[in-house]
Amino acid sequence: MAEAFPGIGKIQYEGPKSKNQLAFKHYNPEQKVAGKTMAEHLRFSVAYWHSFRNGCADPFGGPTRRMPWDDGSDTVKNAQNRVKAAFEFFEKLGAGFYCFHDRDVAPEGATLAESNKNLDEVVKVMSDEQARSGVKLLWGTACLFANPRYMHGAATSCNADAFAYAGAQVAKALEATKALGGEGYVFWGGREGYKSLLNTDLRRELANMARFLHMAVDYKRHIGFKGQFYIEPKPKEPTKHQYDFDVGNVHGFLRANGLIEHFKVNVEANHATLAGHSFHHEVALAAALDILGSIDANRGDLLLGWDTDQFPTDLYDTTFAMLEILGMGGFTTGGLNFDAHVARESFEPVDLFYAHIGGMDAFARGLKIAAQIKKDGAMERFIKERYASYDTGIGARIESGTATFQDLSAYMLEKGEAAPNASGRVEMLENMLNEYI
Ligand code: XUL
Ligand code: CO
Repeated sequence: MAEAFPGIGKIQYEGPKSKNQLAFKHYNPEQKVAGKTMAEHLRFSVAYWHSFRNGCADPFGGPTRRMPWDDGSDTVKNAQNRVKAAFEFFEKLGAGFYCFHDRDVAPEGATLAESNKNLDEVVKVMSDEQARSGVKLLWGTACLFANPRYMHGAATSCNADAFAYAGAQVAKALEATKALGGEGYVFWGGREGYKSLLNTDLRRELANMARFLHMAVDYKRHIGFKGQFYIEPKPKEPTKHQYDFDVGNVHGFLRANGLIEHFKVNVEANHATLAGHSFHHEVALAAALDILGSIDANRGDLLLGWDTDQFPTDLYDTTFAMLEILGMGGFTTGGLNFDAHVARESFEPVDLFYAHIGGMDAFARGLKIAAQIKKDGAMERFIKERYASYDTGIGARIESGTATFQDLSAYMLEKGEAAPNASGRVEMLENMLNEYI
């Protein structure tokens, strides 16, 4: 196959002074930051669906993207060629990982058996390309939302056959992910929710969703897949209400259904803002609940109410995320997956490079800034001191679980009034943060 991206070589680190838009200004894969290389910290991944399947059509117009390596046919041969173009891109970009849905990489056949066979044939090429390039699979997933059979949902469909098909599809996608040495597997319940409560048995759908995930856990054990399972929260779109609304909701669902030890979350920036949270909130909450697994790195638009999946460029966002990731000791199986697409008007192949380079540099800067903030320690010290009243006396008794309401009453009746509060110093902390950025 001819080169898919002729004239573009391996993207190099040229440093902050470089004016070359096809070079990294901050992401220097081998450079050590806080004890590890940037590549080890950041674990960048390319999303196959956006970068190689999304032509950037919108509800008002067709696809615009030029993808000369793709002949537009829905054949296995074209799918295999596309894999080669994708790996050329991963290598030239210097991303160590990629992610895919089963139906992104191989065409859906007329029957499940045919679809499985198509997938096997494409997975063979993916496996060869991984071995040749050293690029690894961050996570795999199954598309349980595009085919009309999933119009009512998959695990939460009112049609038991849709549930059964989804189970069979996930089983196959898990096998493919295992065969490719995937480090994880994502469940994003695109249509696991409802449009109208007038036709929905909420209790039954939630119970079926839990059953489905238990079956997945059993099958994972059955085939000996060792990767990490993730749930990716999103509050809505395409449904009016999605059950995996946000991190807090997913955590409660996992605990209530005996699934907590089997799953972590894959937090997506744009999904956080759709849920009415900041990206920082979702990442921080997942870290605090010990379920932060991986990140879908992108950005929404403050003025638009849908999943715009733009490439991340906001240094506050990347700094906050990296502070939490460093705080939990770094990723284990997870990484930063660019679940983002180029703008509809950025239709040339080279735009895919500009988009990813920008996202990688934004996170590299976030990493360097976060590492400096942690090294100086002043901001963390402030938080620690803010809670110092719990380190001794009545506070220590509260936190150790030995104080009762009777104790608190006796303590406060004796003391008469609470100790004076100290300032929260919000603006001072905001100013300190800006000094680092
Ligand atoms: C959809 C979304 C998905 C998941 C994988 O909003 O983020 O692409 O990341 O199914
Ligand atoms: Co995503």
